[in-house]
Amino acid sequence: MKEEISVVIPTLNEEENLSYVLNNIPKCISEVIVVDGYSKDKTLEIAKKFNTKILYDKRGKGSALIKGLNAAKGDIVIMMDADCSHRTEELGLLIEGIKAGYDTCMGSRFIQGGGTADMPLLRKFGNKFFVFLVNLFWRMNYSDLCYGYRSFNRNAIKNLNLESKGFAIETEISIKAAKNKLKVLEVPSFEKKRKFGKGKLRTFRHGVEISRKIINELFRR
Ligand SMILES: Nc1nc2c(ncn2[C@@H]2O[C@H](COP(=O)(O)OP(=O)(O)OP(=O)(O)O)[C@@H](O)[C@H]2O)c(=O)[nH]1
Ligand SMILES: [Mg+2]
Repeated sequence: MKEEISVVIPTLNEEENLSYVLNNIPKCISEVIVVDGYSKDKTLEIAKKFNTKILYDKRGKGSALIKGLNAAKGDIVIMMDADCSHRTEELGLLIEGIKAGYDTCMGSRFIQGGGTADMPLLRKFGNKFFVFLVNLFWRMNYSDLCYGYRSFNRNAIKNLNLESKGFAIETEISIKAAKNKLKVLEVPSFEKKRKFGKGKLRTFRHGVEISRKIINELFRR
């Protein structure tokens, strides 16, 4: 049986980047869903030009991703950014991981073969600290956490009951994958610098958001 594959891309003012990403999506992808946070630039025009399915969400990156992941029709569902940080050449790794029987496949910048050109030192420390906490509390062996290049077996998504509206979404996925005993595979990924524009991640604000998510999940069943 040939699996259908969906790619979900959250966008907020990515007019300069999006066409590069969409141009490089391989033919084997059956559905591309752009979930836009009401961009004020030409992001939507570009998304329409490429015939993507367009959804709207004004509550944040996490909320947009949840909407896209739930709407995706593919057997395999991939989430990726619109800022050209994620290499489309690596899609095959994320796809094959699910085909091999894993529920979710997570790109990691910190295993052999991975790397990053888009992460200041402070964020590296923050990420390492959060990885340490999640591994300690949920007995996992993650090497990365706050990274949004991931794939799922669609059936595994429903059980996660995701709810993060903002930048804690990846942390929530990793914790809930552990809680639900999903079969998780990490694959190496190299994060490139965003091609144009400014990132929306704010180190301190979103660091606090991620800390709160970890604490909340710790005190939940
Ligand atoms: N729909 C929607 N998408 C968003 C929102 N914030 C960010 N995004 C998108 O989510 C993806 C990741 O956002 P970035 O701003 O690149 O965040 P990041 O990669 O963690 O941070 P940088 O390293 O600074 O780029 C991009 O495709 C953004 O356009 C939002 O509020 N709503
Ligand atoms: Mg980025």
